Amino acid sequence: MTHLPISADLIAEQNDKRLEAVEEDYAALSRKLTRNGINISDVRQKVSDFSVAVPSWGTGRGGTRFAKFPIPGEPTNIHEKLEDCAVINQLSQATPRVSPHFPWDKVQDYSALRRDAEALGLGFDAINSNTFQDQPGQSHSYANGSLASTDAATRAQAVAHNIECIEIGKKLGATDLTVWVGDGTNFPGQQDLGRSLDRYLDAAAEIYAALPDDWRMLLEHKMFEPAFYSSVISDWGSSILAAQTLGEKCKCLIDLGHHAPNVNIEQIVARLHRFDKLGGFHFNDSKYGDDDLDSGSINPHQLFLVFNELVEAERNPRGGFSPSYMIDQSHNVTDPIESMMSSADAIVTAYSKALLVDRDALHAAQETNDVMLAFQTLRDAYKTDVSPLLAAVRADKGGAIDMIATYRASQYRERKSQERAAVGLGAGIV
Ligand code: PSV
Ligand code: MN
Repeated sequence: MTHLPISADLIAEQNDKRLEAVEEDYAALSRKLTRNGINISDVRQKVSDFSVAVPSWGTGRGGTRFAKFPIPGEPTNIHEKLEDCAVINQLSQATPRVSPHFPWDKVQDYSALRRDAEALGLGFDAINSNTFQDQPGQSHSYANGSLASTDAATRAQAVAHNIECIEIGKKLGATDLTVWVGDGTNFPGQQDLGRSLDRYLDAAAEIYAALPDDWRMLLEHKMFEPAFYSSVISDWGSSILAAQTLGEKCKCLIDLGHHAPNVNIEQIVARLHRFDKLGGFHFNDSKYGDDDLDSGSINPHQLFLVFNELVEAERNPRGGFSPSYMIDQSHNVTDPIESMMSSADAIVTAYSKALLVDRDALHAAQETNDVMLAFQTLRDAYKTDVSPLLAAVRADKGGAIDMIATYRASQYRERKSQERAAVGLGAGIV
């Protein structure tokens, strides 16, 4: 029995006002695609089947190193976070899974948490461990690293936490463990760059050994922050070498914001897939060195090019292709529910446009080195307005044609601000 937070009648009433316009635009899009030899129903099915997970920690107002500005009605525990995730999924119909982060989302009874999620129409995605912060009562500090720490007891504690995450994940029905560590250095000479990787690999191997057969370990690289001179898993090169060293069940996870500026991320996607090491994504956007802006807000074309490679990979799966897609952003100045609905829309838009690429024409142009035709083939798909298709898919599945307007009309946040405890002011990154 599901108990969804937004009234189905309100969604229907909001959709009624917009349905005629969507149908008109959808018919025009369908005619355009037919002229290009594309059957809109095939694309519609794929778009309808597509989903991306949302991060439990993204439901609260994030912060920067300088400040955090909470809003009334923010969630303060995993149950409230799940409720907000259910709103995002109910209106977007594209985010049916939540990716939890431990120890932030710790509870006593994980079976009850799983039932709570199910009642809200949600499941759990990759489990994220956290050895980048110290927790109250912890025996050893991560101040000098976790899996790569020079201190054996600290490494053992970080390994034990990751194994505990696997145990929790089993109870929640997850099958992926995402490992991102903040380990690295701030000064040249601070650590031996080779030996710190050795320690990381040995500790990561202990976690890998505890993975159930049907689980994957996803290594997330990040060039800098919190370590500003070197990170132990800084780039996709370190990531794929570590994943190859650890074994078959270990894959690489690309967080779109974790690269040097202007890096060709779509090429990294193709490379990792070529070696059967593409495990997942954290979607967000970035302008400078930040990794937490809303997906598609800065460079939607890059997002499209990433999906272009993902669609190629889907058609040519090599050793198997089942990447775990997740949003990972920090919402410092918006209502997180609105940001995640808008981001889910940007991600599904990029995927839909990539589905429209005339692959035969593209491959033929590539083989004959017709540079302009190859480029124009991508351009044609990118220029297509797929919004009527996405709106129709959402409406079909019980979601909202206009997600933000419907959310605002529901007054969900206002209601929660009456019911929920206030969040204290504070600094801190999520
Ligand atoms: C690190 O910047 C990161 O991208 C990792 O995925 C963390 O788990 C997440 O952000 C939350 O801090
Ligand atoms: Mn991330």
